[in-house]
Amino acid sequence: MVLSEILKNAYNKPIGQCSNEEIYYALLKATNEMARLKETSDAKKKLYYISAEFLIGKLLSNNLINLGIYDDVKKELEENGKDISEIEELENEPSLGNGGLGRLAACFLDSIATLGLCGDGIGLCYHFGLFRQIFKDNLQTAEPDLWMNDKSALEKTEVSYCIKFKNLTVVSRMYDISITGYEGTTNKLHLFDIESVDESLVHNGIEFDKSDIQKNLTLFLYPDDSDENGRLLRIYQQYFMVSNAARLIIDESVSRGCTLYDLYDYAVIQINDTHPTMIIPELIRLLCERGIETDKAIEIVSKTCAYTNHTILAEALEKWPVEYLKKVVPVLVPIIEILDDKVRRKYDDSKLNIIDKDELVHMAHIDIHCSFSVNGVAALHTEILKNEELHNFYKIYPQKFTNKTNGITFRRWLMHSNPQLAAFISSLIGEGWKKDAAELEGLLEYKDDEEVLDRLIDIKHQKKLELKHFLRRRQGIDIDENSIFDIQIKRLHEYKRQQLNVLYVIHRYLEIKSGAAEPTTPVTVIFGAKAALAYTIAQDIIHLILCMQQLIANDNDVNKHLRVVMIENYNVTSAQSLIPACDISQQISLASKEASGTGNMKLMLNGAVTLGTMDGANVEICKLVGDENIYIFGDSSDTVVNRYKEGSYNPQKYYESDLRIKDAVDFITSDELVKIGNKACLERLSRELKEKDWFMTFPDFDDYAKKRLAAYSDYEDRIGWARKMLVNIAMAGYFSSDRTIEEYNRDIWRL
Ligand code: 26V
Repeated sequence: MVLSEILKNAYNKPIGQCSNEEIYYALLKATNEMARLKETSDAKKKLYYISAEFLIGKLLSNNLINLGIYDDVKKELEENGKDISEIEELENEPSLGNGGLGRLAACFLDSIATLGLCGDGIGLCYHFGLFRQIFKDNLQTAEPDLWMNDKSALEKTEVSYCIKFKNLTVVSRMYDISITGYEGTTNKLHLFDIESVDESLVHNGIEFDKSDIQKNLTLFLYPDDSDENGRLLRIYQQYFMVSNAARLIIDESVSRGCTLYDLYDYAVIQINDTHPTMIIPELIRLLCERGIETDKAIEIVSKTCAYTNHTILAEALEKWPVEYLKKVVPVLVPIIEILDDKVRRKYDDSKLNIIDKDELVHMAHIDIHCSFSVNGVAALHTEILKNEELHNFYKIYPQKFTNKTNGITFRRWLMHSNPQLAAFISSLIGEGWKKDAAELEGLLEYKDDEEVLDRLIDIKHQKKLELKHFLRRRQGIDIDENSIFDIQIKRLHEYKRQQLNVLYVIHRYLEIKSGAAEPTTPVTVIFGAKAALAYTIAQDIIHLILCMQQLIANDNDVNKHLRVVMIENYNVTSAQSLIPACDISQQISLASKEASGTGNMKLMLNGAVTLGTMDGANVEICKLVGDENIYIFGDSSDTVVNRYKEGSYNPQKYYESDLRIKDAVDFITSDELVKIGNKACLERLSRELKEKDWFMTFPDFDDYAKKRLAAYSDYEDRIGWARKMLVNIAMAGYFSSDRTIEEYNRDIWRL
């Protein structure tokens, strides 16, 4: 592709005279056309990856990379006085996801297309997606994210269905986004919407009338479900998503010759967590409508569907009241009752029931009974599912359970976000790692090569400088590129324990302030996190972090040694700037609670060293890099699981016996903080920690403080640290999503 020719055809102007907008649109059109040439349709069996979230990030540069023309375009632009990063900035990031679950779906789509597999994503086209986070008075506030203003990424299709709810019928419309694999084929992400959505319904931040389904159905991802209307809206969204998906899958399969009795030879449906679970009863219903007997329909659907579990947190496993389903989609209720009845007849174990004694439908139970595959997302997670959370299911269906450790696409998370490191790696071991990530291990040969280690340090420094400029531009904050970048970026949740991190920050602040600590290299502690709107304690934790940010920034005794920065509206785009710049990757969830984590993999791949618990994929990272290249702390998953079982945890004991914990917790409600913060929020958080500390931060505090300090001290030995970086990069190959997808295909999809 020659850019100058494209621009000449489009605008009859040379590159230098085109505006960045003109170049952006021309490039988008050209890449879409090139992508179309790589579409294939000759496969018999097709994968459908159904998910409430697809956190795909900006598309243009990724497409240029995957089409193999990024370097040429960048060069041609440069030669004509244009900067590709300014053109990238014009693109809005599609706001179609929340965290790891949605980003995983996006990495998977990239790998599926890269491996040339026939598989599309299906989800919803949320007009405002997840909210945009804005900080005001040290509090999180929410605004609609207007990402769709520029609809250029979406292609309107002819596909449209009539979707009937109890009291209302809507007409859907499918929009497509092309997903081009790296030197691979092009697949689609199908996003369903309705035309009657009314964006003007939203006012006062992100408030809207939750009962007006015709107008609000696809406005937001995860609308606030703290009241009944919010929960009903979630069910409307889920049913809308799966009913469209089921119809599309049936239509496409039939057009390829499927009789519906052999649906599983034409389609495999991967259900991403429980949000799309209703596709099971909906497909059964549609098959029955087409003359297939109920039992046969159940058998066909069970052979077509596979389920991935992404969490063991009880509160995150969806349970919908039968009552709600009756209000929204009564047609599914008799089918769910039949499924429940079959289970009750076959097994004498109420834990396996689909509908419980409180008339709640356990969505995960539908998935496990009515699919041929159930998988966890990291080795430890799958073991916990098999031995604890889903043990009774494992006993009856041992053959269904497998582990598929998550992965990330190296195209976006190394080639795109860290081209300097990618080029350096290629100069050492060749380009083969881009297709076969295991080749990164070849880097181990350079473990003692000081020239190589120096270059790694240089690249990290450059990425830190880039992050400094990014933050100055976006938030007007100045950080010191010579400090240690100690980073925790992920959704805000108590189990992820941002509160443990900030307790340590307070402790460190008090130590420096009192002269008890003599810091060497300064530290910049960076957070990025959005908190669910109805999740009060999570909001309080953000508030505490922002208060500490302000307090320390204004304290001249401390701010030369320690800074806290909270990134506003953390998203894929900012992750791409943060991850390459990170020195220490905080992965500090309470052991047993984080299913996998994927940020941990991205950070490792970019040469960050993990400070973490033995949780999720950290366990596998630890095994790969060895004890000397990771900082592990805290209680084991077994200890934690037992402590919960015994109900023996008493935070007060730790609070009273460890002065560091007491001082840090007391500081939350100190005069200094209350002066700049909200007293009620700070008191609530302090009480929560002292009286509950449900995610057990206190028992891990001592070990956490020790290992964190050890990391800071090891950082001083620059070559020693760079060796740890190198080993982390070299061993990250296992976490390529290409490997994960190959495993899904080998064991589950069989495309
Ligand atoms: C959802 C909810 C909703 C209700 C309030 C509490 C709560 C807590 C957690 C969740 C998460 C649901 C599923 C999810 O996003 N899991 C994430 O999936 C990633 C990809 O497999 C994985 O890396 C993360 O560890 C896991 O948390």
